[in-house]
Amino acid sequence: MGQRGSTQPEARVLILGLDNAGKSTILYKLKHNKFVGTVPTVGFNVEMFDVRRNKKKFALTVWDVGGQAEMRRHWRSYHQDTLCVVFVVDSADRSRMPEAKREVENTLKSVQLRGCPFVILANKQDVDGAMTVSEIRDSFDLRRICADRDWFVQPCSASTGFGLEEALRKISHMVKLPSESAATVKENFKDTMNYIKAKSSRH
Ligand code: G3D
Ligand code: MG
Repeated sequence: MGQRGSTQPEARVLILGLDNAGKSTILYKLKHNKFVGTVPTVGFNVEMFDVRRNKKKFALTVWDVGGQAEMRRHWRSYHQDTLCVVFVVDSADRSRMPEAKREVENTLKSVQLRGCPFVILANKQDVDGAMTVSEIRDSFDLRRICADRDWFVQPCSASTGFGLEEALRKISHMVKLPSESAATVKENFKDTMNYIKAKSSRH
């Protein structure tokens, strides 16, 4: 059951990233379709988005957790029940890419996030000299570090709104709702039983 007391399923999406990457601006641009001045996030911001997939409605609860160094050790407390991790990068700040890469690697090591879909939002594409999607993909070595999960890199700008709706749409198609996981377990179980039956009837 959802937090709002409805039976509509909910999927938790966690937005991480270094301070100043644009996480809070993205969240408010998506929610209110306008630019909202932000102050460094202490604690977290959370917003809900009603989305639809194959005529089925569900809610994405998007958690934006503060990105300053002293806040990052709290990121782990949000891992449980997260169905998609979004990591926002300031594509124009090349000097902080090694730091961002270290945080991505730490995050993906989390046991609670094993197999969890991963999205990088390559934000601030409106700034001259911003790193491109392929530069970010290669510098984070994403093909290797995301070999065991679904992932993509989305170019975007929270200032103009470019790429944000598309990111939300792709994320809503990517999350595996708990009910679907249960269905998959059932399907796998059925397949295994059929296989065993078929095998034993051959002997
Ligand atoms: P954070 O929540 O990740 O810490 P914020 O980051 O959302 O607070 O944004 C940090 C700064 O980056 C803000 O500027 C914000 O306006 C700016 N910013 C966010 N997204 C973009 C973008 O796509 N393009 C550009 N050019 N700037 C962006 P200030 O000046 O308020 O610190
Ligand atoms: Mg913030």
